[in-house]
Amino acid sequence: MERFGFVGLPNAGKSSLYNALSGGSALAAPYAFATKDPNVGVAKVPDQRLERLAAMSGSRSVIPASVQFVDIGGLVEGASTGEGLGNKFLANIREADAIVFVLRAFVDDDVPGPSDPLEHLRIVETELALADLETVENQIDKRRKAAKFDRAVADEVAALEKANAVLAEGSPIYRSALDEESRTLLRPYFLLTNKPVLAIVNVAEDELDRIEERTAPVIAELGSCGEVIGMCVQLEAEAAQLDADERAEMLEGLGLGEGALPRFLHTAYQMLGLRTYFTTGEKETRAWTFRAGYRAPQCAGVIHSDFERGFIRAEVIHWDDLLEVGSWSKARDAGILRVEGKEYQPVDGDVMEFRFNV
Ligand SMILES: Nc1nc2c(ncn2[C@@H]2O[C@H](COP(=O)(O)OP(=O)(O)OP(=O)(O)O)[C@@H](O)[C@H]2O)c(=O)[nH]1
Ligand SMILES: [Mg+2]
Repeated sequence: MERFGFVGLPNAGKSSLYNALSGGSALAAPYAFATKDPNVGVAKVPDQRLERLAAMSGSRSVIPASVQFVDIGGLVEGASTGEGLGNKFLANIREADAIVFVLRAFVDDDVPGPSDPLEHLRIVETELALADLETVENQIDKRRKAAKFDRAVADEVAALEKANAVLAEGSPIYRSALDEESRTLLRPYFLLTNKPVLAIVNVAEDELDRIEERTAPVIAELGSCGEVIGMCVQLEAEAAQLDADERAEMLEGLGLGEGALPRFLHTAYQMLGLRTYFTTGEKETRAWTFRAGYRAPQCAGVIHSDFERGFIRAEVIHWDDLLEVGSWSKARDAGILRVEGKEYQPVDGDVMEFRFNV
């Protein structure tokens, strides 16, 4: 399951965003450090293809893909030296697949804190870079020693040295010129600034018509280094508490389209290169998430590692072709199920059945 860790200053709207995306009811309150222990929640990934395949197969259960959100406490300037809640709590998002910056752009006299999203960005990036610097400094000498006995570690040490130089300037790795190879070598260290970034610019409810304008400076600042979404987190959180009909009515009335979750997921899936394949039958129809570039055995491994180890072949058909012919057995009879081997790279929307042997 893909995991998204939220970071931002106190009162930026992290817990409100968590509620907006997960439909949860985390405490969101107008004082700093309302969140102490992390909120961890899951959202189902809406997908109409899944429903249609399930209807075709008469499936007893329908299982969407899901994503996880982790909402942690607020980070303040000086957190690396113990200000506010300090920075140890960042460990809760160390293993996230992407980091979500919640940057406040709303003004509300009842909610203390700055409302310039670029100021939020600067502080959050500096504090994450300092947290990463600490991690790198803790590891670098140990790895240097190990490199003396194992030449293979030398490249890793070189990557740590490069990262050290970037972080020591207070710069996050994701925005640095650090090469892709070094960034890959650094992955086992779970550096927070070595992950993809999606920034949410939290715009006031009375500025819905100015979302683009409020978001533009952050887009300009991050360039191609991160994705940016502008939204009024407060309204999205309120909508998420309603039942489906009322929610749709509220979102439509405000011109907010399908709401925060589909927008977030659309961007996140693109950013991370996430793809979906399906399995379908009378028992269940299910969506599975894989990464662009995976071959068939790796996709099978998303279901179970045995499927990957013992992979023999996959029967494959694109979801809309399957719907058109009406059932798996008809597709087989018609000869339109393809048999694919280990080298096949599945595409988004494939329906697959795996043959394996362990
Ligand atoms: N007016 C307005 N208030 C908002 C908006 N988003 C969040 N708030 C309010 O701001 C306050 C702080 O929001 P939270 O979601 O608790 O912020 P947080 O980032 O989780 O804060 P900490 O847990 O303290 O770090 C709450 O009272 C929210 O209702 C918004 O878009 N507009
Ligand atoms: Mg909070």
